[in-house]
Amino acid sequence: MCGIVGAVAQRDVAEILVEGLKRLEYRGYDSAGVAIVDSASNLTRIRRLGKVQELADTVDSAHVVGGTGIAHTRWATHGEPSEINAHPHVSGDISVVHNGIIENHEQLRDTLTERGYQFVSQTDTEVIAHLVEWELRSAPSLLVAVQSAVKQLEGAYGTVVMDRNDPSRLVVARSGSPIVIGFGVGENFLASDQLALLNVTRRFMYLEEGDVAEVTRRDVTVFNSLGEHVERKITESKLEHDAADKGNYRHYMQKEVFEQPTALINTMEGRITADSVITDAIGVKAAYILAKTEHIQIVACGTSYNAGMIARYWFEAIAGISCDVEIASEFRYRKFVTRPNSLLITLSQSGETADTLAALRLAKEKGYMAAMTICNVAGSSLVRESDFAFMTRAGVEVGVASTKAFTTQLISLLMLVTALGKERGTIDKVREQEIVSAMHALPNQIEQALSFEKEIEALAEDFADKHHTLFLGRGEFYPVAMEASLKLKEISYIHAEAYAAGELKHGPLALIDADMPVVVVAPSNDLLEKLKSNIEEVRARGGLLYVFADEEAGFEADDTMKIITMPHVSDITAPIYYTVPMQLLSYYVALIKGTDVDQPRNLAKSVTVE
Ligand code: HGA
Repeated sequence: MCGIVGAVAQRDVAEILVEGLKRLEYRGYDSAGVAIVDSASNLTRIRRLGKVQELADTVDSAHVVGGTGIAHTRWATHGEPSEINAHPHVSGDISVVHNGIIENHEQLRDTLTERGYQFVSQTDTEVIAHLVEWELRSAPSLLVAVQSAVKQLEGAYGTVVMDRNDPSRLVVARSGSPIVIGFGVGENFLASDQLALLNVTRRFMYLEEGDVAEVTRRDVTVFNSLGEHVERKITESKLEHDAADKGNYRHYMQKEVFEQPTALINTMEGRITADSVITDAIGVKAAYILAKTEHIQIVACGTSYNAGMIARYWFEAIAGISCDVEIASEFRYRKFVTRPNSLLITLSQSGETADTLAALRLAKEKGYMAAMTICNVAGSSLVRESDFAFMTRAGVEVGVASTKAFTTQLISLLMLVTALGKERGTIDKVREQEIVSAMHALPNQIEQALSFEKEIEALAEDFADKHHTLFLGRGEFYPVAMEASLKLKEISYIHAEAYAAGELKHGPLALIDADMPVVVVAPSNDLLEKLKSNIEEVRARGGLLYVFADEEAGFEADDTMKIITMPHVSDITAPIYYTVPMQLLSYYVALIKGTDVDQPRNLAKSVTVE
């Protein structure tokens, strides 16, 4: 979380920095700021509470000049969102932006206060500014001052430091939060994500853990954590810089929901034939690793965790391999037992999710056989640090509530399950054909599911004035219900819970009344009769039901039950298919409530802090 942009150029950089921040707003949007130095060492710092647009308007009318600058969009961890707490933070001639958490900030604050520094903000970041200012008093250069300062920091940071007395350079350090350097012609840039810089360059270099780099207009010099001069690879980005446009859609989320058929096609392209999954397409080392795999451990957060929960049913039922799924923030702090020949799979849209990354690093220490990631961002930390990566090709996802990243994770997991099942001999040719033909049919079926938009919009009216909602499902539709409830609470702020329908009688039935809509995901499958009994339990207690089913499920609407009847699809891909009407439901409830759909309160897209 938090977005950083920096530039060292001859031209004025205010516009570039602010444009970069707009593209990084997915990382946090409670406040934003810039600090820019001109060639005569005049510093202009502007900070604003609220969205980047607030800052953009002020910077625009202030006509800020200067070719060296740093900028930041914040998602507060320490200190409320306010102008005082917004970055850049300043100490003497030093300005600093920071992404991450300095865990020993209280101790450092005490030490620095004793040295005479006055703290004006409540942030942990301010200690970095004072610490560098202190070190620079005795260091021969800004670079050395930053190298000494970061040695004293505990926690996570991506940080950029600027000295108004030397506008020819920026010094940047990375430990736990991503930093990418962008190479221009006679000018250089840096950011937390290449997306911020695509309108100025396509040549990028990612810093590695512990790196400190000095960036001038002409050179980028990188040092590792031991202070040794190192070279890092420069790559050419293929990302489209206008991929993040909303087009004719009202919100990014709506656009991204409707992009799902294409995103699924792109994710499957070259990885399946007419009737089989190409194991080599999973990864160069995949066949070798999958052949040895005896257990799957999935680790993820939020929506990705829900994708993992669905995949667990597939791994066990389709590929016959045991699978555990755990929330990364729990896994990383738990004393767990590593099963022999376990494959760790991390799931993350951004590839920078701090807890998931920490879990990956821990798993490597704890003897996992191999680590794979399923991720949407090439070059991200999870991709670089895993043994092999399987990229979801969802395209840039801007809406904070994840939609196409989730469904492309699911199709990727299904391809993996199939490859693994083949390797283990639990999936024969006929079964493989059945699975692959369900995959091929899915994009069109999702198009059909999207055509229920109007019906779902009408249904959403019933939810907008409610305070609580319950989602029910059984089997792999239980995590579909979990994802539906997460989506609703994220963007409409309505309290929503998901239950495995069989669990109702063990507690949640007590909640049922006419004020709590109960949404049921009820395709015709082996568990339908069981689910129908659970539906009756709700009905008998005066609950209002909203059932998403297919023609074959045989539901009939009445005063207590509204039905959305969708075409029947294969059991295998049905969890992906039924996710779509759930996404539309939460979207339309949020729209009616008038919430900020793409940037819901208190959240951020890429969760790079613990
Ligand atoms: N801890 C700093 C930066 C927060 C951050 O990286 N959020 O994602 C602050 O609270 O300002």
